[in-house]
Amino acid sequence: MSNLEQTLSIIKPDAVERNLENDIKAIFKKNGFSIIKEKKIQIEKSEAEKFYKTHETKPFYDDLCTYLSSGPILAMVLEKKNAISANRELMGSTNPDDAEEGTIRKKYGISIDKNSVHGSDSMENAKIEINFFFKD
Ligand code: IDP
Ligand code: MG
Repeated sequence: MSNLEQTLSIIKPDAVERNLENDIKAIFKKNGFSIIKEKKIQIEKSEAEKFYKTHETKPFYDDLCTYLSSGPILAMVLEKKNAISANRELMGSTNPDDAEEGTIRKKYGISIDKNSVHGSDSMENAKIEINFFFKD
């Protein structure tokens, strides 16, 4: 299947802290994603800075990196046909206030910074981000 893709998903600290891991994983499975790999970890701020390097010029970069490294996260490799765009759609808009009904961020997101999930935005970034968390 040529368009079977893998994407990186992260359940962010705000959602792990509220014990939403199983609920969110169930949503992925119900929507046809296979969870190929998963790893629960807490990363250093320096690692978050590397992960979010594309945002380094943004005014929210420092807070974003402090936040991602503030508590445990669940990193996952999700697989599905067109997984990258399918996951972006299922996550919903970056700002939960703008997220569509039925999306993860609409259901669980607290604010634009505590929006519960991350998902890769392109094939290129999916490869880089999967490799970031799952090097072997
Ligand atoms: P995405 O997570 O929907 O791909 P990006 O634009 O890549 O959104 O931003 C990465 C993360 O940075 C967002 O998920 C959000 O947590 C945070 N962020 C984005 N824009 C803002 C902002 O304007 N203020 C505060 N945090 C933001
Ligand atoms: Mg992004």
